[in-house]
Amino acid sequence: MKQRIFSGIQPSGTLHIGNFLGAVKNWVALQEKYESIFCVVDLHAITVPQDPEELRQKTLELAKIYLAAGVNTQESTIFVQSQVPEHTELAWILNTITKISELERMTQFKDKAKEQHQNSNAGLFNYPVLMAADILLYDTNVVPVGEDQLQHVELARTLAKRFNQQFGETFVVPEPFVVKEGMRIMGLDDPSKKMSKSAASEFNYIALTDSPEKIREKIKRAVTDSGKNIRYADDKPAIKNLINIYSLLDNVKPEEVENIYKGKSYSEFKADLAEVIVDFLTNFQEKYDKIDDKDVLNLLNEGKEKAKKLAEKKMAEVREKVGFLM
Ligand code: ATP
Ligand code: LTN
Repeated sequence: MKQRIFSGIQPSGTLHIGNFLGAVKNWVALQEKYESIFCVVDLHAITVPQDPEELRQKTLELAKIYLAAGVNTQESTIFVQSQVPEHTELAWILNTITKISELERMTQFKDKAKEQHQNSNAGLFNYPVLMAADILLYDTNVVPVGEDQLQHVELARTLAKRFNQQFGETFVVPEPFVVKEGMRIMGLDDPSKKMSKSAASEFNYIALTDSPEKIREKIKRAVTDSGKNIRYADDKPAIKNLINIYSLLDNVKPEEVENIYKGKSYSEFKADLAEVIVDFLTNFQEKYDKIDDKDVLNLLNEGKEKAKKLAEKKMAEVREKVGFLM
């Protein structure tokens, strides 16, 4: 029996190469070895205000991105979170065994609440519980995510163990999976913070939809470190980040990139890096443009049915254990 992986991305903002390298690329690499379920987490997206029409559009676009990135729906399941209501039902139940102090400790909540200034909403606070429900509903063994999500996966583990202890063996305790170099792609304009779709400036990230001209411009403007050498070192965070991007997109080791550019200038390296990204994204965008919306809707429908079957079975077990009338 193959082990199962589950992961998801929110259909909000513009997807960037950080999301791709930190998440989707690993999914594609793992999908042969694991039985895979990839979710478009629209319920998570509404923890910040969304325009309804735009949310619907982004949900479809994100599913297309999964496909263009190489998710193989012969083997893997893709579906939309809100179409399987068991996610919210389990989230409610898990809320009742989650401590407020556990949620107060979550870095992402603290950061996002700060951005929203006064009175952030309760959904943002409970966000990690819904994520735990996503994971636990499917007896997930492994959760491939970027480093920023490790704290949330840790909560899912805690809740699985706590529920099992209180109500008897029910949930698989999931393991997180992160790839070292991909785990944190940093902002091009500020290598001390992660590349982020909610960044103030578009020069922070390369969007998956950026044109070749835009990519070249953004890489040209990316900040570099003091010194002249292309060195892969912790005291050169800007260059290290650019080498990581090159290395992950071109499938060469960071040390090899360092070797190739020994004695060369930042501008030579940057010019080549821009072309590596352009090649990669041109190819990606061609695949994306060929995908028909109708086909995606069909695949999402099939995915929904598959996910529902698993989720309904697990929830029947949960309801029984918690003591609801059957
Ligand atoms: P925001 O940047 O607005 O906080 P986000 O880019 O983190 O949002 P999510 O939908 O929360 O978007 O994340 C999708 C996936 O991409 C997650 O697995 C996350 O860990 C990963 N990810 C996001 N940003 C990066 C990054 N800079 N480097 C590596 N992985 C990332
Ligand atoms: N919170 C995650 C998205 C997410 C997720 C999940 C990831 C929601 N549910 C379940 C893995 C497993 C994020 O990337 N921001």
